[in-house]
Amino acid sequence: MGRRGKNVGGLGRFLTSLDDLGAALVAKKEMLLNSLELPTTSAHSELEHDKVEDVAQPPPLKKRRTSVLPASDEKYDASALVPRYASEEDVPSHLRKYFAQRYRYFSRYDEGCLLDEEGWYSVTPEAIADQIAERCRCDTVLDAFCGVGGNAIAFTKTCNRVIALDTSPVRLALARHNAIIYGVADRIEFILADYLSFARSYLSRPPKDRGRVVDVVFLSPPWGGPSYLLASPTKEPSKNPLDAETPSSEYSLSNILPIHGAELFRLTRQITRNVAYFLPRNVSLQDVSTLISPSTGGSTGDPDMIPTQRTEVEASSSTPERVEVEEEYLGGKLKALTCYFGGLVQGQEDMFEE
Ligand code: MGP
Repeated sequence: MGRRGKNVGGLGRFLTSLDDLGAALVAKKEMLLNSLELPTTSAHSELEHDKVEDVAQPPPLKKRRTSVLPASDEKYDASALVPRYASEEDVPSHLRKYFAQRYRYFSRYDEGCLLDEEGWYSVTPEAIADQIAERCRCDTVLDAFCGVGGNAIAFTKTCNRVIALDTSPVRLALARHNAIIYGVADRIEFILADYLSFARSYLSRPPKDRGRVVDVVFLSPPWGGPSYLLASPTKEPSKNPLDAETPSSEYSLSNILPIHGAELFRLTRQITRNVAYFLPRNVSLQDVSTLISPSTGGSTGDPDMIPTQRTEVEASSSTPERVEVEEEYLGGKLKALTCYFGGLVQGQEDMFEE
């Protein structure tokens, strides 16, 4: 484990010890002069003095760069804010399974990427973030809970403007730090803000005063911690061994933070119909389908409809509005779902500009 603060401390010690070395050499020179009882007037003495003087002068120190970021962005180096793990022994036991997947999260991890505790367990793996970014290709995307920046970095590959919000100054700093490592920080507008306040304030202004049109909102909110798979045990665990991959309990959108996931969606849909919602793999698809039902302010349809398949959920046969559910696998294992709404749904592209 190596906090950057500690490394800086290490450098401090290094410089101090060089100073000490210089002092020691000067002291040694004096000892030499004393113990040798050199004649003080001879050329020999001069020579001896010069020699010692040569040794006593440490070479001029070049300012050593310690940042993992390019010199122009050193001021954004967030290394002092969180521990930087280089090997497994350094990692607290509860984070080890995430550390083992570090290159999945950031393929450039070894170049200095940083994650805080929440980042370790909630960052979107890079391959999945790239896939989501491809689906969200647009002019301006808003990443409402950017965390340590995995999705925001991916969005720079497919969107002209990326607005990245987070309530945590530390996580926002980590996101910028990571984006600099990927060479894309100048493409992201980092905003320290609570998404709910941001959204309400944005919506309170008349459209012509909103400054910019947000084409797509990406929602990847906190799911309530790493124990989300146990969040709302509504079903008996399956006895079928083939179901080992299937979570035994459904996740209710009511567990989303900071507000009920349906409320969060409803607020967001007032900004744009084009929403990508990153959700647990055990999320209740019934909850997802009701997001576009009339009772929740979405399309008209039957709120009691129970979806029968995970790939596509229709709110109603009488309406064109559909939500598309993408299952995201890594290494053959289902990691999460992204639910696409509005013009992000294949076959519903005409809704994009509405
Ligand atoms: P996981 O199941 O907790 O971890 O999360 P792991 O080790 O990939 O799965 P395991 O079954 O092999 O143990 C899977 C993925 O869900 C993570 O990589 C994150 O991308 C995402 N994720 C997890 N959590 C707890 C959150 C969260 O709170 N919010 C968001 N937005 N994503 C999360």
